Amino acid sequence: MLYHILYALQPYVSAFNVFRYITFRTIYASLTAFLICFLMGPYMIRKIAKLQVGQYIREDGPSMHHQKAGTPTMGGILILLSVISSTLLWASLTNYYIWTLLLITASYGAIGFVDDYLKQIKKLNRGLTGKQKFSFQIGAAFLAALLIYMIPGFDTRVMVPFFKNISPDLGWFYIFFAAWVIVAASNAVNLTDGLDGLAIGPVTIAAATYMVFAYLAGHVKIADYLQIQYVSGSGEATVFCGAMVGAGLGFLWFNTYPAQIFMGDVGSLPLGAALGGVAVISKQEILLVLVGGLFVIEALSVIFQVGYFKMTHGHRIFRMAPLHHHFELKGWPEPKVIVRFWIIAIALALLSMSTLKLR
Ligand code: 57M
Repeated sequence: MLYHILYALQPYVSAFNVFRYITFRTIYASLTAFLICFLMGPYMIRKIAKLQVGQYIREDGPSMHHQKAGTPTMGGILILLSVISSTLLWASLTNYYIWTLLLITASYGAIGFVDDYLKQIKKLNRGLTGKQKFSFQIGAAFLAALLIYMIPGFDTRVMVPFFKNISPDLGWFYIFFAAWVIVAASNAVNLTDGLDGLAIGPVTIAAATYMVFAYLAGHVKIADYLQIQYVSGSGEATVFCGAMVGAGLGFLWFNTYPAQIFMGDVGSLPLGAALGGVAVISKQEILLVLVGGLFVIEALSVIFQVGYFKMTHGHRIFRMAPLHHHFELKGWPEPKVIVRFWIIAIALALLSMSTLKLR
């Protein structure tokens, strides 16, 4: 919004020329989102505690988690408010990708809110059924993927990291591929959100990485130089990623160990889906496997654990899945698991950036 109001005044106030720059608006989108989270956090924690929206801890979880019972949850509401309001304030509101990302964020936030509401407020332990949740996720992702596919000139080729000459054109099938990226990213982040700050840290790292990718993809000269796909207008997604980074750091202030608040599904589902959405828009879909490699590892640990458990009628690969619980049960203190997983997330983000040159 500020872009439209203040840049229009540029002929009268030359300093407002700065609002045309995506880099400037990304920095202030990030700072705005951080401040909203940082300033509203204590109020949010008090409000949720007063409403007794306390986390229910399942019996079969790691024993050290039982002390977490009652921790205020659904803090993701604050994250969404920060990301959406900061994006509306600093991004160009005539940009199609911005509205698609806001649609993804709001729709997945609504799915997570209903699930949390049923679980935490209505005390219906399971919340939405797996089928209900999955159906809503696929529906929202398919709509977003269709909107992106319908953008005139949107490139349906898929870049393969490290192989610049391999980029298969999926045509209309790209809609299903893009929807799958969004759904998979959402669920992988959801599974990872099982220790204090364990999800929000890597989400912030991944958002910072895609902040760069979106900027490069939207810059015709740099995209040409790097020989990556140029996506006209995708540069605005940089502002959205900046808001995610700021909101992530602001929420981490309160979610860091020992957490004063959990984000809930209302936070984990939209954050993962938004990362999937930015990966699609910046045409770095497959690279999300590397950028979000920690989420992939956590999801695969569950898939292998459940598969092996069923195949062997009760035997386990890990002490418990997802992987973070395995290390907890090995005796690693929670902060050690969290920070080591952050280190892996940072290393994977750096490796993914290197693919821009290793091609
Ligand atoms: C998402 N939710 C956390 C919190 C957070 C198939 C199976 C692997 C599914 C999986 C599952 O239920 N995942 C749901 C993970 C939960 O966190 C809440 O959920 C929101 C995110 N969606 O915002 O509101 C618990 O995680 C802890 N937590 C923190 N700090 C945080 O900042 O300590 C969360 C955020 C919270 C809190 O204890 O209650 C979760 O873990 O459920 N199920 C599991 O992950 C379970 N694993 C399991 O069943 N493994 C079996 C299967 C695979 C065969 C096995 O390995 O044998 C574990 N989770 C729980 N209990 N709660 C273990 C059992």
